[in-house]
Amino acid sequence: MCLLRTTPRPDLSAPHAGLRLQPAGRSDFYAGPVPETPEVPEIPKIPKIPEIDIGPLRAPMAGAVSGEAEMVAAEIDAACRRWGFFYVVGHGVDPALQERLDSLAREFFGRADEEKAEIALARGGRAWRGWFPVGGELTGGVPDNKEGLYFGAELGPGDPRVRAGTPLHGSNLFPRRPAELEAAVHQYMDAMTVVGEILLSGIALGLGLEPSWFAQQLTADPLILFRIFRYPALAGVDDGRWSVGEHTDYGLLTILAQDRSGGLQVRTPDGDEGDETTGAGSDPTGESWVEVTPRPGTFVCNLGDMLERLTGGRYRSTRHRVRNAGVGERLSFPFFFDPSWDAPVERLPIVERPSDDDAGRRWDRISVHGFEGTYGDYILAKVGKVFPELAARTLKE
Ligand SMILES: O=C(O)CCC(=O)C(=O)O
Repeated sequence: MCLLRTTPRPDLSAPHAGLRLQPAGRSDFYAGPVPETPEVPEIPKIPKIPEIDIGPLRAPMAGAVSGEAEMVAAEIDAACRRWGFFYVVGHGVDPALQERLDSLAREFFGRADEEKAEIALARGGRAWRGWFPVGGELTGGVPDNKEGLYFGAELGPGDPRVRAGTPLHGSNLFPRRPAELEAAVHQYMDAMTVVGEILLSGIALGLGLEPSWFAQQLTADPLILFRIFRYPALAGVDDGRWSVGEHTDYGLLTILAQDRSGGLQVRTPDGDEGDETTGAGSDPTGESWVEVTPRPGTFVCNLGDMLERLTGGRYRSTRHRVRNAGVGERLSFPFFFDPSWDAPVERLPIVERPSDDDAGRRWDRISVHGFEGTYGDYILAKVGKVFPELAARTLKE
């Protein structure tokens, strides 16, 4: 049964087709205490962000695509059009690994700043790996109320991209204590890379492409970035501060694990299809902020700018922000699965309508559709703004 291929499939062997090949390259995840949440500004609690079981996409798809996989792809397509956000279940990631990572991360963040600074981001050089203190990272020019650890694919000094000084590529910095964090981060990144590949196969199918389309054309050598964030409580007082200000993510997919504190909010279209968002928290733009409530055993997947760019706006890179209004700390684990550094990102040939000019509604007022270049160009221009001083010191040629 083919539910989805209403758009003509591009001939991916033709030279003009699609993106060019790049030249190079929980069941219970709730380890921490459950904070009580005092009075916070009203955000509608909407339980309808889709939850998608990607189990059927995990079966090998070398031959025929199963009807079940096609149906999952249709669900993903609908979620990407409407929300740009969805919960993922059936992902196959071991809950014990997640719990281990969570408790090791809490142990690390509990150490004194002087000790954490032994692996300060500045020591990671152009690779941008290591720890930054609360307030160290900016969103939209404003310091976030969070501290964090930056990791990425582990590349030794002999790797050609490291030798060439390619930004965001290199070795990770791991703390002396807890020493077990290193192995847990490596195992987690491996497991999440598989989840990213599975999700992209479903997204490809939903777009009417071969399941291997992204792997062949855009993510043969994906840019893998992984972060662990700790958000101190904002203690329930609405003083206008955000744990992370409004933004979109840069690449293809963010696959996020979060503890049970809550606080992630997503900007949603209001009232379309006359359903659950109608009237709740809407504003003159016709949109609403809704809470992405933590759900045991799930990841939250959201789309980045490159999927909006590829699909001419059929899929949205959804604005989101975080406010830890509880009385306890919040931990989150965003894993970013992005195009290869050298891959030019262009609109897919299957997109028939002109791309939207999205600059007016974007948090940064810069249209993704106007972007021409490689993914490396795109992300470099963005990350330079979140750590401006570090960028000035480490990313200058
Ligand atoms: O901590 C979260 O829930 C979201 C983090 C986030 O927005 C990001 O890393 O882009």
